[in-house]
Amino acid sequence: MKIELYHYIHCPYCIRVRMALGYLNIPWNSHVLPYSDEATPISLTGKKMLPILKDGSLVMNESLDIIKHLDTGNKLGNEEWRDFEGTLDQVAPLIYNLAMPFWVFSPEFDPASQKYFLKKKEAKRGPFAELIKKRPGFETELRPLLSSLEMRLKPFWESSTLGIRDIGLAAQLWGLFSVPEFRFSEKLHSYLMSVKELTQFNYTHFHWRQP
Ligand SMILES: N[C@@H](CCC(=O)N[C@@H](CS)C(=O)NCC(=O)O)C(=O)O
Repeated sequence: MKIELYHYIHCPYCIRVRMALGYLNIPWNSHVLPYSDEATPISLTGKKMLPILKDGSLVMNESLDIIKHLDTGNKLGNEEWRDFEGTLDQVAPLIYNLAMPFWVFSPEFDPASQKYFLKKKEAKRGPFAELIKKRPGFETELRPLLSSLEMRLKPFWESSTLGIRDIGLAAQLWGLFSVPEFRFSEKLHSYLMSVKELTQFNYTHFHWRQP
């Protein structure tokens, strides 16, 4: 039976799972949910949180648990994650502040989902119009953090081969591709392109299907 993945296009946790599925060459069916759809995720797992994986009768939340379940041969070195969430947490809020105002107007969001996302995220981060105004400051803060992450790439995270931490990092950094004129350093850009190739990842694939 084919794996079913319920996901949002922009969501870094969902991107982790898409990248892992591609890296592991596992065929899967895509269900991109509108952000305002509460009923579908709640009927599957009891909470409105994606990604959700359905594998036969097994239904799972939590990107890392999902990847461990899929990676039966531990090709991604899943135990190496350890406290990597802490490393990502240094850059994640800045990436969200920069990317969210653009994600919400991407083709993924229908009007109801835009309204839902804006209400939820503006309550936490403040008006998106303000985030846009503060963009130069967020970028200035982000640059040295990206440089320090970059120093750990050899060419993958502390390794010559791709692992679970690369999936986490690339999925988080991917959000910056939605920010107009944002430029990665040459090293980070080529790192992201290598991860993209190895994981057969195509961010916009589900945006551009013909109706
Ligand atoms: N720890 C979870 C986090 C997943 C998560 O936070 N998903 C967000 C999207 S990025 C979500 O579903 N949010 C729904 C909402 O806030 O309405 C994982 O690793 O899968």
